[in-house]
Amino acid sequence: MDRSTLSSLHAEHCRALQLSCEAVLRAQGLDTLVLHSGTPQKRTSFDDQFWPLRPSPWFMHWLPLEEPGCHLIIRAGKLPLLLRPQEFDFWEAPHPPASDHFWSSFEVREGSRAALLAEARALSGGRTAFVGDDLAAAEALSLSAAANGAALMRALDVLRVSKSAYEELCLVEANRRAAVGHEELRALFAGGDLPELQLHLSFLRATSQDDSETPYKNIVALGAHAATLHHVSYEKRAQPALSLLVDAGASFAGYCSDITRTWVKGGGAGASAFGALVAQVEALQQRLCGEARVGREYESLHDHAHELIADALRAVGIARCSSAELIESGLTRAFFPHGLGHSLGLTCHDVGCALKAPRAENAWLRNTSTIADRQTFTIEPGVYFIDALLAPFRAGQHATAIDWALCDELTKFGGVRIEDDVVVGKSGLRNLTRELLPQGGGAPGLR
Ligand SMILES: [Mn+2]
Repeated sequence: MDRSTLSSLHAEHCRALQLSCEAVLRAQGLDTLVLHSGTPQKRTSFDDQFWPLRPSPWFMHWLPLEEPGCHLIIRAGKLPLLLRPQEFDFWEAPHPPASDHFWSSFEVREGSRAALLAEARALSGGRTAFVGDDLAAAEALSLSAAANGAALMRALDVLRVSKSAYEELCLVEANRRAAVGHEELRALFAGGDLPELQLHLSFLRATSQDDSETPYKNIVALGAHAATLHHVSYEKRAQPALSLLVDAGASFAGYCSDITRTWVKGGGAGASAFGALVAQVEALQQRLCGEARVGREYESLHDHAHELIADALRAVGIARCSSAELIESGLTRAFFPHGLGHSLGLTCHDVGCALKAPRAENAWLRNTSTIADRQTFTIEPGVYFIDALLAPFRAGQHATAIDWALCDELTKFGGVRIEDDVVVGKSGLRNLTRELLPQGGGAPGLR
């Protein structure tokens, strides 16, 4: 990655963010915003171990610094001031930043924790708000009552929806890193039968990530395990399986990628029917990507996904009834129970695209926005064989609508999900994932 491009785009990002934040401050009747980086959280109250720090995304929106106890002070007309404690600690040391492209956009003050706290306190007089998850840090500045106010948080969340060119570049790099891991697992699955744990560790190795650094816990599901949407309790022994679902990402400068691929191998009627289903989901996922454009309601795209999934169930021979009946009966929701996608950015399920609730039947949909320029989100349709969701349809009026023998056969394959990360532009959509991983699923050896 070209450091000078990253650096100039970051400077531009910060200048624009400064102006947006100043507008938020004016609207909220504030003079000063204090963004706290965070404090490591205790793993359990019964021990003295802590989770690795995940800095607050409102802090990371400005800079990718993973250090606890920092204050970033935002005021109108002034360069953001970073108060960065420097204290000798022989127990812990924070991660150094992955890159040094961002420093020139800040006035940086380093010193003892006590000295910087006194400075932060002096700057927090008047109309000041605090944003961060460490309320003791807010209390130390006498800002408990002005911490994380709902209207302010909503306004700041909205600033994170439209990504700057700098953020897009970070998301591209996060996709590039994850793509290396997906390629590795595709090849390993094609070449043999490895346990899920080993595949998970291979993804970490290929992407140079520790488990705690991944944007979310890798989902690595062989065979029937893919019917658990977030399968993270990896089997440690090798088990012959004909399908693999990998939902795993990487991060760069705090920005996340979130990618799912589904592979199928082997002969036989089951593998060939599941392969046909994967091909259908791949085709409809690509069609949905093509239909995401500025002005469209994301929820209508999710509704359209149900229509396309109904058609796919019929094409593969799983369903015998009409597509309309599959949707009206709730059968497509039993096969595809989650939302089509979610906003993506500094958090894997990013904020600002779900300001209103979805319709009741779309309970799990995390994006209800009208698609707008520079939004970044995932498109991730899936079809699963989840016994508990399908059981109510086995008897009763829809009993003959489904080929239950075929469903039972496909239960061994768990399910298919194909997920890409996209950035919407006025002139069209950029699929960040497909630029690096052209194939969404199918036979792992086809390259
Ligand atoms: Mn996702």
